[in-house]
Amino acid sequence: MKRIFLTLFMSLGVTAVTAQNSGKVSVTGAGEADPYALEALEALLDTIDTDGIREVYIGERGDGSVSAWLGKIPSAADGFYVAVGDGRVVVAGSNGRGTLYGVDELARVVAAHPAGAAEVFETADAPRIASRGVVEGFYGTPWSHKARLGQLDFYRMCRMNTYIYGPKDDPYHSSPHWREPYPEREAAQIAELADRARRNGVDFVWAVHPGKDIRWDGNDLDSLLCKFSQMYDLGVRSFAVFFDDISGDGTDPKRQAELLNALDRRFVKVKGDVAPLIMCPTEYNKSWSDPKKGYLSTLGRKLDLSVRIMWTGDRVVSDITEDGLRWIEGQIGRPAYIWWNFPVSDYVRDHMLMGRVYGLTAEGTDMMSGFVTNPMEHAEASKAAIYSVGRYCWNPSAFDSIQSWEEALCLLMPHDYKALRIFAEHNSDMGKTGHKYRREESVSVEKTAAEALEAYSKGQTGHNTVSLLGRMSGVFRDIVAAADILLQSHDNEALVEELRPWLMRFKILGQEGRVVTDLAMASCVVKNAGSDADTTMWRQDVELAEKHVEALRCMADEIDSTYNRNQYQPGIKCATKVLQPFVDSLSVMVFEGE
Ligand code: 14T
Repeated sequence: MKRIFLTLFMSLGVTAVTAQNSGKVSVTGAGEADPYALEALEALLDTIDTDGIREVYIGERGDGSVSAWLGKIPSAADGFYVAVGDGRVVVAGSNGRGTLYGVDELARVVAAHPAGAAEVFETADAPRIASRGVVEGFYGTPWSHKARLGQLDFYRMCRMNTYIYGPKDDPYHSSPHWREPYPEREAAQIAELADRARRNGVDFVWAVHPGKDIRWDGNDLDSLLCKFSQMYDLGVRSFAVFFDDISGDGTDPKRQAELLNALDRRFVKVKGDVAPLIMCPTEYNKSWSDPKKGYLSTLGRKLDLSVRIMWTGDRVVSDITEDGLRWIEGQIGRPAYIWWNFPVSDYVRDHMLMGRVYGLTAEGTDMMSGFVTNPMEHAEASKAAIYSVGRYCWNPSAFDSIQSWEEALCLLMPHDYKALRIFAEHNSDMGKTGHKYRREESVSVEKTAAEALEAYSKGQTGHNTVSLLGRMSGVFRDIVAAADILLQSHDNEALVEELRPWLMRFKILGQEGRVVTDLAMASCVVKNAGSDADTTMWRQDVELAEKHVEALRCMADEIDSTYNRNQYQPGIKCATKVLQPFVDSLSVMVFEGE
């Protein structure tokens, strides 16, 4: 049992005073506070020793229960004030979700302190970006129902409040069936997702992608109103309309704006409990927009100001910069709602993108109405980036890219975190693509790899070369270890299943790297003509090694042609930026060079 020992917070310092009161805890505000926050609080009180607590106050700004602490509650939505001390616990949110986050924060602090640790604390916090979350907006196999439920629980922990449902390959989201209601089974699942989202303080946003074959007649508006109503009946209270990746009639900004305004007038305003609409424009990034043609400015002028407009940045896949935010705000007359195309991998499906989140401006958050990340079709692996985006959105100026990456990997695999870190560090770049977006990869070995190759290619066989090669050999040894550990890990079964083919491929890269670097090292030692004993020890059967490498390459090809059979970028690629090229170059030199 965790125990909250209470201390008095004195101006001269913190003095621990164990509370004596062991009466029953009275909860003030139970009738007014957010029901899910209250539920979480009751669950917490059930698991801790409440001896030292006499009273608990919970509620939102405006509730009588927390009026004494009004000045302490942050003004921004989703903010909270939490205090423990003097026999009293206070959880006060700027809104219901803030209260929920406050209870979660209290639970975290309690869990972090071993029983008996003196504890008094007071904290207030609030997010900088109003809408924070994920857009399931990729092409490829949509997430499973089970994965989505798990995501929604995860978002609450990340203090993300938005999940936009828009998988391109759901035929009832896009063409051909966007006009039709979901079949019974899918409808039931959506109802369950909307409910799970609500319990987690997440807005479930249902998006429709009608632009491929929309006819701009009254019938299509009616179809949409009807579909929205059906989704409303399933519990959905937020909606989006996407006009990305279409051509032809659907791209007309005037008609798009008129449709959104009609949906706003005839649905959002009528229902009263539906969130402001979100739309994704056809020109959703700067490189595709032509200000002279006025697509964006037309939208900006015509669209009701309550409608939020999505934007991916200067390109389809790009960093988010202050200048870029200023530019788009100038076009659309409102802050942009950022759709960040990372770690989505639908354009490099043979890659796993597990690297850190960076390239997002720390300033200019008032120029964003929201920020959502578009993930990979691998739900569990995407959590690495999703967690960091959550941290970024909460407080961009305090965001620590490396720290949050490590925290995320730790959360994903508490025991085998080290092995996961090795995999992630070498599987983060997407390689050369039309999007021209690159991510760092293998940074900790980049320099050593380049120097080893250079020294060896120049025929230098001295101590320095051997030491560089020795370091690379160690890197490959650790890769084999990491791959084996992860393949056998029970730390996160869902993650291991998603990564499995990449782990198998990664292990072979490690083995190949080991053979090749060891051979290169041996050839240095032998050439240096050390003592006979040395030479004997280091001499290797080159022929055998060459056959081994050939065998490993066959195994790699087998993996590449067996798994991830999609029609776009089928197969499995690993460590393509530094390590695979290193092995390829070195093996050419070792086997053919001299
Ligand atoms: F709506 C957008 F903001 C957006 O990004 N749309 C798609 C998205 O569904 C996809 O996941 C993402 C990454 O591939 O890019 C957009 O899709 C594209 C982008 C292209 F440049 C599809 C084809 C392209 F040529």
